[in-house]
Amino acid sequence: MHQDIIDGLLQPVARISPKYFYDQCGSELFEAITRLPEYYPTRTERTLLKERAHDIAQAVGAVSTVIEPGAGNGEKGRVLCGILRPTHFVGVDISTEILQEGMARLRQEQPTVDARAVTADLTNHLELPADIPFAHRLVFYPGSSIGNFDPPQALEWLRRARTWIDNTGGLLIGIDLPKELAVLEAAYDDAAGVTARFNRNVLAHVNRLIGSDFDASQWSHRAFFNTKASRIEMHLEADRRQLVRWPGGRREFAQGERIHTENSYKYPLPAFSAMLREAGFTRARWWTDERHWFALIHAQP
Ligand code: AVJ
Repeated sequence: MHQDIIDGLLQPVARISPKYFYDQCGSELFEAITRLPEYYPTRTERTLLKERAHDIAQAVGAVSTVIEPGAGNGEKGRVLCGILRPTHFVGVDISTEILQEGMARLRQEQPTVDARAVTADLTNHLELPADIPFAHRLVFYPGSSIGNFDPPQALEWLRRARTWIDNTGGLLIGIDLPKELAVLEAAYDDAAGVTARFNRNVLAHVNRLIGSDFDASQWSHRAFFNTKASRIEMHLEADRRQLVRWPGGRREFAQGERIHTENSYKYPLPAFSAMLREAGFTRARWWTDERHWFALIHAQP
């Protein structure tokens, strides 16, 4: 159980997968992040979706089923259903409770939508309900969630998404674009310290999962843009020497030693289009805000 966490902690440079951010508290902190003045992606994407709704609906065409991996509380899915009016919606997430509430709300607000909640860890195989239509599916992957993967994993993810649809289907994906350093770094190191709390919270979650004794108050939030890799990196840095134990293991951390907790890649549009083509999507249309900070892309086989 959770051997992957222990393996990560024992790497020369310790790491914890960003999927462990999202326990109950972490999911709430992430929602708070999306409302921060510095965190532009959610707001920019929402505005894009609203303002370009007509164009997007026209480009996407008829949709039977929207599949949203990492649907969270289902808020974005509900907005998209209002625009595209599919007959089915499949929300997929690791966090069951929040997702089920979101799908219940979607059914209530849009009774013509058959909304299902599928609990799955997206790093593993995804089992979709057998009775949802196969033609005219749309995979919806908003929020630049794909940014958490490194480019080979992102390509792999796009190839998998391609297997969930047939030639009549499509993908609507949000990606965060490279931009001024100060804007990027502020979005991941906000003045109110919410992102710092979100980052540190992963230690409390890991403690519960593997029985470790991390003292979150002894770790500092670090976030910076790695220009060469075109990604925001988040780390936790030990304020002083730490010995962390768990049943069957331990690790010593020197003062200043870091645990790498997240990458958030920022793809230029041409690079991302090339990746889409490599994954089997031959056609793409995109919409961006006037500052070119964020893009919504509709890709088809
Ligand atoms: C949910 C992965 C898109 O990378 O911007 C926000 C997560 N981390 N602030 C992102 C996150 C710190 C977010 N994603």
